[in-house]
Amino acid sequence: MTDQPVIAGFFPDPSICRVGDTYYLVNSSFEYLPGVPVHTSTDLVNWTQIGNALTRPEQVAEHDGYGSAGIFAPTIRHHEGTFWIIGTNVNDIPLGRGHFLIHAQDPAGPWSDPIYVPEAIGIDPDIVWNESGTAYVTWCSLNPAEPGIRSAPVDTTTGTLLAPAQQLWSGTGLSFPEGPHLYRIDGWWYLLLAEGGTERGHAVTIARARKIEGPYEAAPSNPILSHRSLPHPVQNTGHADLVQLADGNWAAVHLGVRPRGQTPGFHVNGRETFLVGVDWADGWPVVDDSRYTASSIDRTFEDRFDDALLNPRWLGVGRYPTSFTRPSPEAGLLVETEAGQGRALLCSRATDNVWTATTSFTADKGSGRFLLRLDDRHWYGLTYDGATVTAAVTIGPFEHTIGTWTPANGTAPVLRISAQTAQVLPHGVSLEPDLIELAASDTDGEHVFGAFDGRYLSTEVAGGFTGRVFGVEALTGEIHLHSVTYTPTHTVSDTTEPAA
Ligand code: 6LW
Repeated sequence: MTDQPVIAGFFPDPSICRVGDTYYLVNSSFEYLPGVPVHTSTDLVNWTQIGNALTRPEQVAEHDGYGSAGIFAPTIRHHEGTFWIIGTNVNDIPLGRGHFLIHAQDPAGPWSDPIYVPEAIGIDPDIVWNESGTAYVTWCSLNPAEPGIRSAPVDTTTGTLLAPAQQLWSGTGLSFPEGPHLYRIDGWWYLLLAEGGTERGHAVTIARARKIEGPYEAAPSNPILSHRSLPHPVQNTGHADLVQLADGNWAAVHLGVRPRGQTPGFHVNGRETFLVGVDWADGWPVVDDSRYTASSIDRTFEDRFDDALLNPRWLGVGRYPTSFTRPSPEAGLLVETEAGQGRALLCSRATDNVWTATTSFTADKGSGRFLLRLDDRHWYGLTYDGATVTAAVTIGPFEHTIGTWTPANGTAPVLRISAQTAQVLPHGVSLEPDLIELAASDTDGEHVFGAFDGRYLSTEVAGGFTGRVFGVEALTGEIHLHSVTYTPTHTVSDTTEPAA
């Protein structure tokens, strides 16, 4: 049973392709820039992030960082020597721009400037080529007059549709048929969908047709993947993509979450990427969720920011980190605010259930904050202004100061945020998914401000499509960031099921 993700942390809506013995995988990135993380693997289990596809304003303009907007559900494919990604920047929908299509020779980048598909307004686009080399874009329509999953041939150099869009199969009748992927397999066109919404009812369904435009016949075994109503530690499973291995076998990646705490269960690290095996029976895919075991990768890191380029793990909220950071001549990184110009938050995804992160920054010319964030309205953090550390929690509209502490000698303190195992009550239930401890230390010792209920930094409370990130933000002026460390601890509670 696969109860651990192969890519942990907020990496939802996975899409995968294979070239030779190597697999490439992309995910949604929402308000965070750079966008669309690109991972690679040779065994489907161990993945390395090799870059991000959207790295510059010509591809995605900087924006206000509105939570869970931005980049939705990309598809990656390899066709005749070129990698293609098609996705949606939902910030562009009011501009009538539709999906973006980019390409690259090297999936680590650089990726091309986008072309847009303005006649295809919606989300979750897919691209596939037929035997004559014509590309088809297939997407989830947001136009109430033309609902469902729609598809049309597209000119990949201009984004123009080459024929009117047609409605394909729109699922088995569950809510939110979306996330379409089309495949040409053994003389059939297979259309894979996500249905049921991306919460506990999420499912994967499939249909097939002889012609790309249909008619589509649903698999008798639908849904072919769902954990709805099952006592499984991984929930919300859906939004899959199939891949054929070099040896001819098949697998699929899909999203899932790891809820903890009392009912309804709270997931905190967002929707993560999981892997299952796939067999074929009577012309339909059959999921085998025991084929792969995710390896327990050590995701520990310590970044002293002494490389010329930032590691691709670092993100900004609506801003590229390169627009608000620069290397310091004395080692480390300068993080700067420009009056009134959005956020200067350098952050990275939290990937584990139990972990500790620390930072140290100097604030001689400004002030900064180390924080754990679900979105702008849900974060816990430690502010340092060069003299005093102030702990605060923000839950919805309520920002509450917990306390202040002054490090000795005005030295830069080490700030610590830890996600800790929840308390287990006498009847065996944990109320919260975890506890978030905030602390600061100097050479004399550590001051712990307290440990706070982690459910307020969960998707079930905050809403949206993302997960927790942690990082350092310049609040005023400029701060000098010396290091960030991240150290996961693996415990039995990593797989605790939510209590009924
Ligand atoms: C995505 C949709 C979905 O566009 O969630 O889980 C949406 N599936 O397909 C945002 O990730």
